[in-house]
Amino acid sequence: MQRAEVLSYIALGANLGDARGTLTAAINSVASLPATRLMATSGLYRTAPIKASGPDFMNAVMAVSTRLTAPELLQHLQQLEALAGRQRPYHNAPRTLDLDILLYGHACISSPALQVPHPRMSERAFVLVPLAEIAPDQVSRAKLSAVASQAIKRVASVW
Ligand code: PH2
Ligand code: MG
Ligand code: MG
Repeated sequence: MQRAEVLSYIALGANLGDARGTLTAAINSVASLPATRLMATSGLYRTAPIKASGPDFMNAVMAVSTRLTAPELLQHLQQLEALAGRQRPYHNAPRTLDLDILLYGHACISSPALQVPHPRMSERAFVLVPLAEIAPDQVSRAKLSAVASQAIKRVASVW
């Protein structure tokens, strides 16, 4: 029997190289994963680094409906990061592409490789603001107010 589709939200970030071009290409690549349909994408946001070094980031959030399991989805996302030249010289180093699973249906996953919901998503305007753009029901006003001091600016639509 075919697996059911699950709605998953994925955060995209980059602050090395052509961040805007990389995010746009990554959205297309994620939308083209096997057994996966694109449901929504936020605009692109320029954001100040949070607990990270380097230049400003470009961030976005996308929603997909997928029959991949969460570990399968993670493996595909890590492959796309590697294809974009992602290196990990130290924790939170500047990066060409970061793809994080924020939510995978209503699943709670706590394995060494994957924690869902993403454990730090509520602390980050660069996640909550684009997520609220495509899924306002997922982000309360209180959560948005708690990150209101973090610099974030919507700079473009993806398409
Ligand atoms: N990602 C991090 C840490 N800090 N700051 C911004 N603005 N955008 C990010 O994507 C980001 C960050 C860890 O993945
Ligand atoms: Mg991340
Ligand atoms: Mg990551």
